[in-house]
Amino acid sequence: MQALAHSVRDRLIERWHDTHQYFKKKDPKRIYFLSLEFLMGRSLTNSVTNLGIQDQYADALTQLGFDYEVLAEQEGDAALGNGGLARFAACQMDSLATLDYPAWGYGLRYQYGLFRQIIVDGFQHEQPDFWLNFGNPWEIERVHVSYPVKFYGTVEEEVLNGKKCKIWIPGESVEAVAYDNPIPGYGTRNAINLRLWAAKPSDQYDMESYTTGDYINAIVNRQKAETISNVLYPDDRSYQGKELRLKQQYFFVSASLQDIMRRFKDLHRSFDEFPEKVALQINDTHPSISIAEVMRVLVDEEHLDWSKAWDIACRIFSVTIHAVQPEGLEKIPVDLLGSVLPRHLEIIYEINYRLVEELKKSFGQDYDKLSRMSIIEEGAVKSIRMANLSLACCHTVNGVSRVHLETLKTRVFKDYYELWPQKFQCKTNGVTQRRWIVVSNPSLCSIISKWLGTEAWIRNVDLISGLREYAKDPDLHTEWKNMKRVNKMRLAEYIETLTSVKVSLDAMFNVQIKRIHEYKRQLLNMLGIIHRYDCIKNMDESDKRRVVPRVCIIGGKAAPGYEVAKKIIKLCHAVADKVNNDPDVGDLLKVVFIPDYNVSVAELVIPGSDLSQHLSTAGHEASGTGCMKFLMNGCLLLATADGSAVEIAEEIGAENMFLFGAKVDEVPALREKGTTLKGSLQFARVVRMVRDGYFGFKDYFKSLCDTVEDGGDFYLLGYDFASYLEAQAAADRTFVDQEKWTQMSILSTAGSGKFSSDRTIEEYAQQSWGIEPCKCPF
Ligand code: H53
Repeated sequence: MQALAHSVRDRLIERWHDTHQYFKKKDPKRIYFLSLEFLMGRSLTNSVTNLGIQDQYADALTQLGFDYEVLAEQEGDAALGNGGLARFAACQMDSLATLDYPAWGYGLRYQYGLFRQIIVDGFQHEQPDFWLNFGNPWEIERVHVSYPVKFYGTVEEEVLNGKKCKIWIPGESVEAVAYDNPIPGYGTRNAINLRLWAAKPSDQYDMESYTTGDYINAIVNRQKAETISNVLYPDDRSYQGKELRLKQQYFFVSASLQDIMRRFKDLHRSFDEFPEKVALQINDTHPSISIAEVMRVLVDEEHLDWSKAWDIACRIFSVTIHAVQPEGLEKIPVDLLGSVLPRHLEIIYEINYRLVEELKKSFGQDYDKLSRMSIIEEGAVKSIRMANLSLACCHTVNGVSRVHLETLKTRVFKDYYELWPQKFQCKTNGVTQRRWIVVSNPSLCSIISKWLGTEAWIRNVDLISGLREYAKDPDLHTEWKNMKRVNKMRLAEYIETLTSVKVSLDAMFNVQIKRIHEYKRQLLNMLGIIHRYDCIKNMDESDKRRVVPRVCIIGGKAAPGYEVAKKIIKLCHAVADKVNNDPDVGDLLKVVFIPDYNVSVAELVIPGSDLSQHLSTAGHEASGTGCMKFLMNGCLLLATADGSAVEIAEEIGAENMFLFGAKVDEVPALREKGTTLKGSLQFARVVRMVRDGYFGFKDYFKSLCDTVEDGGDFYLLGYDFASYLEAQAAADRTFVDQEKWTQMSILSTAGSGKFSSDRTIEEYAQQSWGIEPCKCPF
């Protein structure tokens, strides 16, 4: 595997090198994509596919007595991210490369990626993912590309050419060393760079300690520096103002900006041209400190006037917000920021002062509004609102689906939207068909190419709609069903190896794989399964014959400190234990929890699924990208009208999916009803079964049951339960009619074109970044 990877890497490096020479020669405007997380998954299969050398490699390996697929399976995932946001960043890199955009990704090279989930007696345990144990053949260490990143210290005033200026005297310096990861495009020679920074001790400050004789402490401090890039935070929604996290953010932002500015200065003398050559994309609010850093460099180091520097900053930055709730937006306590980055705090205060002065011109003395819009949040813990810093500066604020943008405009950033409506744009997420069809479902890939008579859809996915014409063709149906069966067989073998549960290929494979969150409502899924089980238990043999057999597959990680989510995982296992061993049920129902869900598990599970579930309470899922992967793979969707599912319904027709539940605009009123809102009797019954210990662990599950009863049902499981069961029943009825099901499946794939990240990237390039393709000649 290592040898194979190094051989492929040689091909990659040639292209990556040529692409960068070409970019250097042409000097186009470049997009720099800053993200604290990238969930790349495996590289081998993706690289070999994008380079177009799979057949040659497979043949060569056969001659050497190896099997390409077996070797490919050996590769571990690069899991430098938590979930949707991070995987979306990875899809965007693939599209940027394929569409020949002059792009760079910048992030952190964590030594420990997302934890590995192991299940012991049905409980989640976390194990460290030391993914670099055997080295990473895909990266190139650039020992000579390194920058010092400073922290702490004080700010002093100095007079320079008769003008007062501030200078930051830092107290600590850490070296950022570049590790380059080539990202090949498909059907092009272009390969772009994902540059990840690792922290290494800097020699600068140590000398003093050595000479004062504090040898041991000097060494210990050197080692401490490396901890900055040690570990990825495993919780993707709540940030508790931790010093290490702030240091991680500033570390990668500072190194990236030094790199970007060095590249710019190699060819340009004046920062006036900076916005013509540089676009900076902030992926969620995590890299927002880059705004203060650009201001610091331009004002303190390049000695530009404040207003000139601010004008430049406002022209280069755009941001994408992924959160739906204001609580999901990062805040940093003022005391913490002031201690770690004292000069940046001053700069943020200055930005805020000028912002509030400007706001007063529009809103007068409306202090409530001013305080909501301020970058500084007063309160028990005075904090910096990183989202407001981004809103104040960025020329574009992107939402990730139409529903999400509406939420941003009408709730989360209402005041800002009223002031600057032109900044707000919708860029519905997408996923790359290269990984999610070509690599993970080669049989489907061949079918699509055969029926369209071309492989051009792999670069131009709009062509995939051409399948609609054949949606009723019996020959296509036969091929389609065979493809699905082979994929199900592969998945069934995987399930049996992992869990010892044998599943029937005739059953409907019904899947929910994603991070475990209350709003994603895996609990609703479980309660639905319990209801189904309960019904089967109460049936006579003739009724049982009419039941559509189901394999219910669930997978996902819970953040280590998220108790409710961990209880949901335990409930999955407790129900699985009972159901899978009940002779009354047999093949009619099986429940399987797939441990350690990650990108490569998704690549196996998605092509083998019949039905996928996207159950978020309406208004809570910003977009969702899992649903797009299932859609591409011809898997039917059972979903609430939330996030991108609304747009999917428009593309494929609502009649080709199973929609249910309260709508976004109904949710607030339903919540108001609070305790008066009772779930159905069926709902009460299944919750009672859990409460009464039917699946064991009575005391442990009590608090879980409390979350959905006694008026505390914030995510409206009780309210949506009846329509959820109805949607499930509709799926059963359709599954019995295999011709209809297959037709809907084909129409799903045919309607998935809009949800390619290629479309998303084109929109970003044209509407936000103002960049043009720069195609390296072959
Ligand atoms: O970002 C995805 C969306 C998804 C949303 C997710 C996300 C995270 O993964 C982490 C934090 C956060 O605020 C949002 O939940 O709906 O598809 C990519 O945009």
